[in-house]
Amino acid sequence: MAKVFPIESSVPLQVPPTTVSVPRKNVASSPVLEVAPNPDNEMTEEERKLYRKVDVARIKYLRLIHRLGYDTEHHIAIQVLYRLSLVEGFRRIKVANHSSELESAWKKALQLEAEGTEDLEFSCNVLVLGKTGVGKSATINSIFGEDKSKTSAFLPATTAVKEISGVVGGVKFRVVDTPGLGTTHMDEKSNRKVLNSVKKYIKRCPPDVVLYVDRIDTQRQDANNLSLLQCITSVLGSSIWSKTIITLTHSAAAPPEGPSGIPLNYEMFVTQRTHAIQQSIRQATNDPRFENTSALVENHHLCRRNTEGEKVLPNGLIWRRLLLLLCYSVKTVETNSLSARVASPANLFSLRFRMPPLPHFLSSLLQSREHPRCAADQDVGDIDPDELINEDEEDDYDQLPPFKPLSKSQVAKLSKEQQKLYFDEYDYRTKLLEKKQLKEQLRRLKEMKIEGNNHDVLGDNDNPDDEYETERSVMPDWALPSSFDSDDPAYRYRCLDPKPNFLVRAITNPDGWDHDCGFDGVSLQYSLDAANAFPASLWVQVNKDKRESTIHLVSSISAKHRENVSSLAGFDIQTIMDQLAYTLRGESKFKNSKKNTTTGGLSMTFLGDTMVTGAKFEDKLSVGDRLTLLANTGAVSIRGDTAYGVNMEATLREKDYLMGQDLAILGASLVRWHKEWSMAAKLDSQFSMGRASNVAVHVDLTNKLTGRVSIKANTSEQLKIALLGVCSMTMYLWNRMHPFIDRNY
Ligand SMILES: Nc1nc2c(ncn2[C@@H]2O[C@H](COP(=O)(O)OP(=O)(O)OP(=O)(O)O)[C@@H](O)[C@H]2O)c(=O)[nH]1
Ligand SMILES: [Mg+2]
Repeated sequence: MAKVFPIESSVPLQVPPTTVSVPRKNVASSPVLEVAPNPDNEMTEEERKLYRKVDVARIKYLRLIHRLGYDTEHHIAIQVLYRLSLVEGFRRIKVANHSSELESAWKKALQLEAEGTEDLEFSCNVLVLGKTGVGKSATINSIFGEDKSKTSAFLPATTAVKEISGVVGGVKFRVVDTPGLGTTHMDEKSNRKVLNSVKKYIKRCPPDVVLYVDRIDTQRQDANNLSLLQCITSVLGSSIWSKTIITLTHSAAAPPEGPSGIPLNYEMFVTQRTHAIQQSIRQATNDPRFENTSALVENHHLCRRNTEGEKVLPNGLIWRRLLLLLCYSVKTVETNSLSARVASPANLFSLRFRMPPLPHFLSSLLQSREHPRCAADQDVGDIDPDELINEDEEDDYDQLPPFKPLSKSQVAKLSKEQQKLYFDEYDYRTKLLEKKQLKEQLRRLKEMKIEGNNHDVLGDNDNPDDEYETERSVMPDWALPSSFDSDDPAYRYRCLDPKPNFLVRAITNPDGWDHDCGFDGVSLQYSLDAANAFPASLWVQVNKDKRESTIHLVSSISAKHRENVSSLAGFDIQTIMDQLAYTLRGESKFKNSKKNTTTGGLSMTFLGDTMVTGAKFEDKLSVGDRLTLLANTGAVSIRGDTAYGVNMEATLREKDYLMGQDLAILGASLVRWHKEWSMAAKLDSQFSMGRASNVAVHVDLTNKLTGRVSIKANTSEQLKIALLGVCSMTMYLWNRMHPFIDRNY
């Protein structure tokens, strides 16, 4: 979930640079291939206007951040520039590489600044609100760098709504100072009076930014804030919160003591305080989407200063500059998102698209799905049981001469060559034994199938505890800690009465909140044969942490019509962008021949008040025993906007796949959306090396030249472990020496 200016942004860890560095080559985003040579021809007049507006806004913004001594690498600047590029949508891809676009805008901004073109034509209207005595007027004075508004330590100093204007760093500021608000019941009437006069004023002159000022060191009074915030919302409307910066004065104050008696860490203190106010705003507006950013302020004249005379907080932050940057950023994003097709301004800070991009739905539509099967209809992967059973029986396990496994000390006594021979023989026998067991299982399956057909109805079995059923029930359960701990997920989510078709597992997350084991969810798997003829499966996963909870449910039921046709109906629920998406899907599979299966399917997803429809077609072909080809194509559409996709995948298995696990999958996909093609290719491979090592390689690459390479190797041999260690060290050092390369990942 992306957020603009997340809370953390208010507390940069380092002092912002005082000199400007030229942005690096690969600023902010990955390079994008140039596709259309002259995109301007394809644009409508309206689009062109919008783009021109965004271009102007971007250059202005870059000039402003340059004046403040920041550059495009500042975390807030990155987010604002990203928001601007979202406004333009896909033009970036059409035009060229986004980074060079940004670079040229930056160059242009620097050039304009160097020429001394003073007038930026950028103004900032600020409304300052807050309780009495928290330092509203003092903050305004700090912004202007002079005492423009009266302050008082003992009496309410500001008695009427008052506009104060001036120029700060070439920007015209019009700041509205307001009388302080009260938090008791008796103050309600006077608060409304003040707020009504504010309302009258802002009708004439709407603010670009609202500073909600509070002291950082008055946590205990928070309970009273809620009614005040509700009062502000009811008079001024909840829309003002979308442009509000929580402004915390007295920020040089020492953090209070934590529960353990030791003073809190400063960053922790700021975060806690910010969270508390954010939470009150959410409660007051009844809108959980608000996540206002915060700015730290210290108005005291004795505040530490740097050599340039700027006030510096104990954590090194030059707070006034950051406050100005936040004001410019809020205004830039706010004014440009009004005309944009993306995110409503009410969600300014919590950039949460109500809708993920269409290719997201396309990829889930094109996923190839297995149809749930009746117990007796199961087979093992793509292997044909008949073939395996009828295979030459000569190398059968039973025909081998007797073999006695040696103990560790006996093996140690053998010569190297003998050891190798011994292990080869051992591996060969293990393989044959596994094969034998598998054949037996398949034979049993086949017998059951025949029996089932004879009885006509499946599972009409007098003896549910028959051998097959109990074998299938082997269910992985996680190791129980030796002492009972009700908080341990292994104890909390355990089936006391294990059922063959029911599996519950805790989902662990190493970064989770819940206790030390990092547990944050539970997954449940269930399968059944409805009415003995419609196999169904259900999979649910629920995750919950302090911030959010998600659910993912996939359920399917299938029916077999004739020997070679099977239909599937499915219902899914998934949390997407904080909303629940409901999907209904249906598909039919035709087995044209033993080697070829064709599938056609439709899907409908309901997300909020929109519906995404999709259709797909898939063909799966086995070539020989080892190669499977899968091709599928489909389209999804929402309100006339359509995305098309084609996927192709080849899977190559080793000869005795079920015994060994060597496998290679080569895939390519092509998606067309908004008149653009995007391509991706992937390679997945797993193979064993020697007796004790396994390697899994994953490579994916897109036409935007971004991608990922991952190599996982596990081994139980010490020499190889050492080698792996050396390899990872080398890669780490190589990455350190070539820092730009992994930015695209
Ligand atoms: N130490 C410290 N004192 C501050 C800070 N901000 C304001 N003050 C002091 O707090 C007192 C009140 O500040 P004002 O700016 O008058 O507060 P106000 O919110 O404008 O108050 P009203 O106008 O009455 O609503 C003054 O004595 C300020 O000097 C700060 O950041 N740190
Ligand atoms: Mg005041």
